[in-house]
Amino acid sequence: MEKAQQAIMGHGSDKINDLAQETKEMTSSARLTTDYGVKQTSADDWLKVVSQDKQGPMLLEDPLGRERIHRFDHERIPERVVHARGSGAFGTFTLFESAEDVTCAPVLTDTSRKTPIFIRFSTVLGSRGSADTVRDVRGFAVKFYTQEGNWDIVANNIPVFFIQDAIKFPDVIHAGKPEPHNEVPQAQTAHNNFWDFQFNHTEATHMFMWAMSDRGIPRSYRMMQGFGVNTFTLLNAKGERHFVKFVWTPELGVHSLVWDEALKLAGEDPDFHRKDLWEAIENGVYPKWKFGIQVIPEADEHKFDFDILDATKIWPEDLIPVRYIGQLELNRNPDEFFTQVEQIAFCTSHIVPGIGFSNDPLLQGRNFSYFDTQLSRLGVNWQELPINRPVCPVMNFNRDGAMRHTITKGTVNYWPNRFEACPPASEAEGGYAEYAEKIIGIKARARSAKFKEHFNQAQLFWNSMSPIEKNHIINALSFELDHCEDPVVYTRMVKRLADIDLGLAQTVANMVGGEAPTEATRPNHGRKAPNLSMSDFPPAKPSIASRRVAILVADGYDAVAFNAVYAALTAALAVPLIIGTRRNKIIAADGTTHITPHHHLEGFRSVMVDALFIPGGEKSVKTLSQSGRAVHWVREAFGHLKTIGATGEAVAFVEKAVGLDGQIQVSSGDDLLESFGVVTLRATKPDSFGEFKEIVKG
Ligand code: HDD
Repeated sequence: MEKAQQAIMGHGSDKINDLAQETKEMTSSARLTTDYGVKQTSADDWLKVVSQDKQGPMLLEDPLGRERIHRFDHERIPERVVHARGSGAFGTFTLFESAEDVTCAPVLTDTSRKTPIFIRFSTVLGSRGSADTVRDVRGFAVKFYTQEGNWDIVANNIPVFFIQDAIKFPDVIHAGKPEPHNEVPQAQTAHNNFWDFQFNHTEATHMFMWAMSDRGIPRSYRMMQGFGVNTFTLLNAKGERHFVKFVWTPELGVHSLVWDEALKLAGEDPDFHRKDLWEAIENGVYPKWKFGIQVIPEADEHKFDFDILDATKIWPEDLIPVRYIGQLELNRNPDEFFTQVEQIAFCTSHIVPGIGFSNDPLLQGRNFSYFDTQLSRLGVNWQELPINRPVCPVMNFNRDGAMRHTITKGTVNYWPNRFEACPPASEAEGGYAEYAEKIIGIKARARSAKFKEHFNQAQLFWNSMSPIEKNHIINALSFELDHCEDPVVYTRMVKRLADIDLGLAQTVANMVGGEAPTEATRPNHGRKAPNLSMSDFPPAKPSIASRRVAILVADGYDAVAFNAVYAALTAALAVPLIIGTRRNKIIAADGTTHITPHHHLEGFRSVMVDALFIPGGEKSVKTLSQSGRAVHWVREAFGHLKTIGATGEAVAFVEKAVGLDGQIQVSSGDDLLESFGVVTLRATKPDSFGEFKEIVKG
């Protein structure tokens, strides 16, 4: 039995058991048939008229030939209109603390339960085949297969959104997607239309600051926070209602790539995030997130200087702390991408008793949109697809439509009926109870007063960034606006930045062109909030597990150092990758020991790993130091502030490659290099790699 499957046996596996009914395995004992079940004697030749020396015509009669082509012609379904590029996995939601004071939803009150989940991660703007590491918001959609029905939180890795009202969604997406005349650029916000939209919608200011921050280029799906963004409600057994936002935080801490890595990875390994998730789960290093709620009693709705139903605003954690009550864990890779990751379909409208909507105007529109888009993507019976069907009973009078599977017995298909078949459930039986909200107002195309303030939280976010994060935002804006050729776009955007911070506006103006503002358009209020900076989220338990470490070798490498590091990394569940001058055997200095590398220097690049180690060995190091590619490996890793370890002769090679030759006190006093995360040892002692591991963990 697979490792991952074993791990979830006995808990949270209801969905896996459910899917097992539909799962078939390809084995050598199975025989090739048509879709209608008839065994076939050939899979290679269309039925045709042949004679010994002459190829005759193909026969239309051949059912196998026609079936194969017909089926192939229709393999594609429409890609998602947004969030087309993604990947996902199965897992478990575990509740540690009951939230029964605020909700009666058993998934949030019954701590003995393990709820099966599926999570799909995605980028927003790119097509299905686009690269993983582009600058974009990441989707983080969670489906909870609860005993009371499916509950979907269709979340992102950024807590706010570009727009306040769902009617603007087609505009923001059209503006971000490739431009209509030439379908350029793919999976990029760095173009005129995107930034034209941002200028024309002051409400987008807060969100574009998040998108330009390091959150827009995550290191891994496993190292991102998740935010439900919209305001939902919780209803408890006493009938009291609270407003709620859902948030989850990764155990591994929140980390990003640097921009140069992201750009290179998009070409060198476009599936970087997809593979990272797959590899970690296969290796049994299951990603985990603390699951939390931010709760505001109904009576406090109007106590804040922002509207709590406005999706362009966070609920600052110093005002409304997160209460972490559970854990999301991913522990099983899908068996088949199309039927599971592509066909999974989420709806914000899918909620269970004890959870409700709010009047957030973005959420209300989303509740319409998701169901609608599944109709065109998957057809009317999309909820019958194995990955989408609930683990609890489903019975109702919805019928027919393309590809209906369920066979419902009985002579009536309406309610009420003379047999009283399938009556609605009472609340005591678990029927969904609507909260009797009193609503008074006038009918108008308008937003309430507090929705009109758009800059306070953009400033709050900027003020809360560390100096490095601020620098990265400046660089990101400078890159993006540099790709806008229309001066109207970049000069206006530079002015907009003065609504946030004068220094920011001036620095970006200097880079991208346009008149540098001399005065802030509005004073910076100077306030900060906790947990906006990524530096507020170090790993809960620093670990080297699942980190990729490249070990560079050539003939003549020091086998003692190599073996010590390889063994230490493997024992710590890290992923050591041997990178040789070739993929054929590499012979050690002793002339007999050898290893077969996973990759060669040209086939793999430093951006694909977290750290680098180079064992000594005179001949090996000489070969590496004469290889431009090997030198580039070291320089690039150093430039991306990756941990580099070296022993013996390799110490001098690293020093020279990174340009710090002669400036380093060797032995235990390698202070200068250590401050860059470089660990070197002149003499190899197999037990001295602890420090290297410690630095990689960070
Ligand atoms: Fe959306 C997909 C997240 C606003 C309409 N959205 C989609 C997915 C995520 C989000 C993660 C991918 C789901 C998957 O993996 O299958 N969307 C958000 C968040 C939003 C948001 C966090 C702001 C709070 N979305 C939003 C609005 C609308 C939509 C305002 C329309 C009114 N979103 C869609 C959609 C998609 C979608 C067109 C495309 C594919 C799908 O739904 O299933 O209906």
